[in-house]
Amino acid sequence: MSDCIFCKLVNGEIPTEFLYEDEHVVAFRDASPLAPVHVLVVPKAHHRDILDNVPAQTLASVVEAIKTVVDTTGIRDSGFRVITNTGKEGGQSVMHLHFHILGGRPLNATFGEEEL
Ligand code: DGP
Repeated sequence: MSDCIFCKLVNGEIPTEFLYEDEHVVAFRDASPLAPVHVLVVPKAHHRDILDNVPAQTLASVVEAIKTVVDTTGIRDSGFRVITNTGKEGGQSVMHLHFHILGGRPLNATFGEEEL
């Protein structure tokens, strides 16, 4: 999609450092980090959200990206959170499927009022 910011990031139109890349996904740091480690895993193909016909191979790559990112950023053992905000009330602002990986500080275990 020509007007999608994440399409531009994944295809190199907007240069950014990838912490992980394979055939299906990339991972890069969030521009507005909410934790010491805040990385986005983003499929290369444009899917609006998790319910938008995402192939199994892409989801397998998402898991591989998460494993690599939590290892290389050192948050695997301390713990981390993976989130995909979906739709207006789910807090999604970029309409290209992405998974937030958050860690490097204690994360509140409650839902609802929390900023994340
Ligand atoms: P969400 O609200 O779940 O749709 O999250 C979108 C995230 O994307 C938000 O945390 C900020 C991040 N973001 C938006 N534009 C850019 C960008 O141009 N570069 C990077 N690295 N992150 C971005």
